[in-house]
Amino acid sequence: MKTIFSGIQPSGTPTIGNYIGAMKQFIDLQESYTSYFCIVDEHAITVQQEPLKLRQQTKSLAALYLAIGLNPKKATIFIQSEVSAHAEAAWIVQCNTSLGELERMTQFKDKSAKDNRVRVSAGLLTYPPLMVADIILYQSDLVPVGDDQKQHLELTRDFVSRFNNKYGNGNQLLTTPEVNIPESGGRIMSLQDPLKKMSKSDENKKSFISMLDEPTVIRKKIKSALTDSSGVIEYDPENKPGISNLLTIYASFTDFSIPELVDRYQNSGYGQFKEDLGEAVVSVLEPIQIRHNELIDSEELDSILDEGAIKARMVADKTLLKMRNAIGLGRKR
Ligand code: AQP
Repeated sequence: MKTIFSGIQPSGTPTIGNYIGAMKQFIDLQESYTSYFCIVDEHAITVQQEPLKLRQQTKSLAALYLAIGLNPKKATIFIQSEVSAHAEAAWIVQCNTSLGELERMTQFKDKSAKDNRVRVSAGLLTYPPLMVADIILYQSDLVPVGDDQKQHLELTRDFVSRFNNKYGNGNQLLTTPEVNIPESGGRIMSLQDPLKKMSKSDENKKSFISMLDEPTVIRKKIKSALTDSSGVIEYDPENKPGISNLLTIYASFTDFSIPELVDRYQNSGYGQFKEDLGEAVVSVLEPIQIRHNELIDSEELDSILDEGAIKARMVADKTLLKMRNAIGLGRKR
């Protein structure tokens, strides 16, 4: 069976962007892959986090993984910082990655541009090698992510090829992963600025729908989403980015395709469309929220995470040892 790995940062509550772009794909994929789903808390600390809030968000994200339908009998669900091989392998990756490669990463350029240079952590620059480590430790064949992670996946593939060539003596020490981006919904846009990606850490809370937003808040945020003045429902991301984004969200939360939705709302205005979209989103998120709330402080959640960490460590440590041996660290084991 082939292997998948993916992770979400507990840098806030996941948005419907994280759900559509990544989490929703996990549910079907766990049926046909050996699956590792991680809460990447070490990635989250590349920007400042409050310790108590970070810990709470980490547990909440784990509860959300289960609430959307991930099955711990099929998938390994664990917290990144509880498997120390990630940080150790990331160091090896950093030492085999050039500064130039990291400085070219658009996510680094975007996130570092938002802050004063003295406050930008070195970890923000070396975030991609940690992500490379996450992926290679499980010898992952496929990585389901949103569109914004494409460049980091390219970096991973380049690293694997370089590492295998340099240290493999003809063997494929590490597996080259493929990226899996959904055909539609790989980049959900902000509700307030549809030219910008929806992000869980956006300061403007009206720009995203969090997976734990109350139904009234969800309906309100959709109602106030920025569209245009034409009132015509068409899918045209270039000229009508706001309504096109809402169409993508609608199609992702229902069984309707975008053309079916365009047809269905041909004679309606944005008001009716937004009202129905609000109901569609609420009807998916409400049961997830109920299950999340049952799990968040449960022993069940802790024991799933304990077991996940044990299973993940066994696989990750094996790959790490292979890497250490290949590059000559320590004594050969
Ligand atoms: N807007 C989006 N549309 C589709 N997919 C998205 N993803 C993120 N935003 C969108 C995908 O969600 C997964 C988890 O992302 P992450 O938490 O690792 O970090 P991120 O990509 O930086 O996501 P955010 O929401 O923008 O977080 P912050 O605000 O903390 O930086 C990834 O697969 C990502 O592609």
